[in-house]
Amino acid sequence: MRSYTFSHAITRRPSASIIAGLRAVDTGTPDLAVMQAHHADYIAALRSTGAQVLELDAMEAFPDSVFVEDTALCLPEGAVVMRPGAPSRLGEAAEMAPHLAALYGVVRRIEGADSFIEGGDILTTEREILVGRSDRTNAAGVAELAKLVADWGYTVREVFTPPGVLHFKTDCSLLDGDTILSTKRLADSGCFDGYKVIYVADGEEACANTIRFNDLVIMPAGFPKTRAVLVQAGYKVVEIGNSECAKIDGGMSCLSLRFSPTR
Ligand code: CIR
Repeated sequence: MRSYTFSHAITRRPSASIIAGLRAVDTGTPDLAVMQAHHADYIAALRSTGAQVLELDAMEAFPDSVFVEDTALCLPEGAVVMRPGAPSRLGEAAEMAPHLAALYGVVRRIEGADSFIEGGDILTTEREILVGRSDRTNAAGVAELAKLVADWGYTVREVFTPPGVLHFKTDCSLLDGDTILSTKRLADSGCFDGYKVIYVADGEEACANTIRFNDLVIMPAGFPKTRAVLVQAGYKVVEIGNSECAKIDGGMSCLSLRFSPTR
């Protein structure tokens, strides 16, 4: 199975508490109605590929819970429930676990009291799992993940997240088994040596968090130079409004868990 082919996705509706979502810099309060409209467009794009998309109810107690990607790593063999490094987000992972158990059967968990890791720091390619250390993901979390997925045949490689960047995948995306969309500041670290890299255009770093979902590349709207590069490279591109999620450091990958369980 190619790593960008998915039968399922899990999403969660944004809650009214989204206005309290975590952010590095305050650039304004997210507008819930606009975010809901963007979220509906995003789900429609996922569904247009034929995938089953689960829409979980909003959780007011967790302002950032629309960003389901951070709660788990989904592999064909099974899911691993994360331990988010943001204290306000720890409980989101426990809320996701039963949904993953229903779809996968068996679910593994990051459990160490000192282990922290968020899904936004993990990029799974056909060869390996890349994990960027960040303010949300520490060495103990990476080491625990490596142990949990070893018997499924995965190698975990710890890589660099640029300073001031929330997550590793804030700056990169998998476009197909071997091709990565990346900012120059991240790729310059050498972490993608041996892969084919397509660079986001200068000044368009905020669109590096894009997803390849079946036949689509789903990218945030408003980045015409990078969009043109992707279209020129032969990808079918769909743009989704991201103005509201961007105010709280969210992008396209954060809004779903994507997988094809093998059981
Ligand atoms: C946070 O700071 O946790 C949220 N406001 C944004 C999370 C974005 N998630 C992701 O990039 N995977």
